[in-house]
Amino acid sequence: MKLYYAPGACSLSPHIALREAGVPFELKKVNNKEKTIEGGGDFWKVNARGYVPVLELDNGQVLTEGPAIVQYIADQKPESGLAPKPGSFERYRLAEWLNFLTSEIHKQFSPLFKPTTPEDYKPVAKQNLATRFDWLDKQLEGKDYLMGKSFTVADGYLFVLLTWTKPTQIDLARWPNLAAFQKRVAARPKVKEAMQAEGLLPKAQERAA
Ligand SMILES: N[C@@H](CCC(=O)N[C@@H](CS)C(=O)NCC(=O)O)C(=O)O
Repeated sequence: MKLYYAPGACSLSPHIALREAGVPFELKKVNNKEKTIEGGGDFWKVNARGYVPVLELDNGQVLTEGPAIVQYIADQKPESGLAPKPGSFERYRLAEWLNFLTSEIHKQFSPLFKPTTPEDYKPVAKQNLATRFDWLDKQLEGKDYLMGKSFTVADGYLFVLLTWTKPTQIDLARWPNLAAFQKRVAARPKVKEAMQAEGLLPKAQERAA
């Protein structure tokens, strides 16, 4: 499998899922501004919508849309527990979380990153996010992860979205359960590996300096 990604973008969510599942994959880095692929290639030809993530399967099939991709990855290794069994009620809970994250959180962040967004819309988007974070923080009260004790692909997705609070200057300290969740997920070895591979963590030498 090949994962087309841009460092720190929402493609980090399937990247984490691939590592947590322990399935072999190759990373293809996309320049999201130029729509080019590292090593050569036109990203528009991979995804005509021009966005990551894209998962290219060994049989040539191409899967897009983060929530679909992470479920596909989880189902390659059911024993990983990254998603409840297909058909179970819990699986619909996972779908509920993924849909909430994509429509209510992810897409509220998007205008904050777009250079064309009018400055006076940004506080509106931030307020929308704050309202959702107020609710989300309560959901995480007394829980390690969104679905309870075990980490699922929804947690990887939420973690990535929370990393975006830094560049958008949203102070997570206001939501202690979200802040604790972010730390908990950041400490997972496979999450660290994914972040390291995307160049999002300082290298060992720089850390020591
Ligand atoms: N609906 C898509 C949205 C993906 C998306 O927003 N990708 C962003 C990065 S987080 C992107 O590549 N944007 C570049 C662009 O739209 O030009 C999904 O859920 O996978």
